[in-house]
Amino acid sequence: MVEAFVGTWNLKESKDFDDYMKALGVGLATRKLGNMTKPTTIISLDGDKLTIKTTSTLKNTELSCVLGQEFNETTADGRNVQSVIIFEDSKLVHTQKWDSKETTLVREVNSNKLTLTLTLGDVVCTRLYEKAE
Ligand code: DKA
Repeated sequence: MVEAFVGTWNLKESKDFDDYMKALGVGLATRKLGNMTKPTTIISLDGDKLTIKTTSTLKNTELSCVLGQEFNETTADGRNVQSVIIFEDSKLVHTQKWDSKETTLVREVNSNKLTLTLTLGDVVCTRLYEKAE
């Protein structure tokens, strides 16, 4: 159920995020900040509208969409991408396309933990979020 994703999630652990940012083409200064920040992600659902807000000392982002419908998004690193989010196998699968490139952001919830897996080519980054009390 998509409802399992609703809540406030705080980053606790991150693996290979620097490699992922490098693969995106993010510059050194922004990568340093990106590696240091611990974002909070707030996921909400209003009817069929899903909203994902991410706040951090580096950048705040917000997207709203209907599952399965394409939308335009500006990412934290400034890419203008065409996105779609689907709910598949109990996961929220977010695909971003730009400049003939593609990345996926897959979110999976297990109890009070949310795992975000970021994939771009052969680079895979995992970020573990925990639900706020
Ligand atoms: C997250 O929500 C990471 C989402 C990836 C953002 C793209 C890279 C941003 C670089 C500052 O935990």
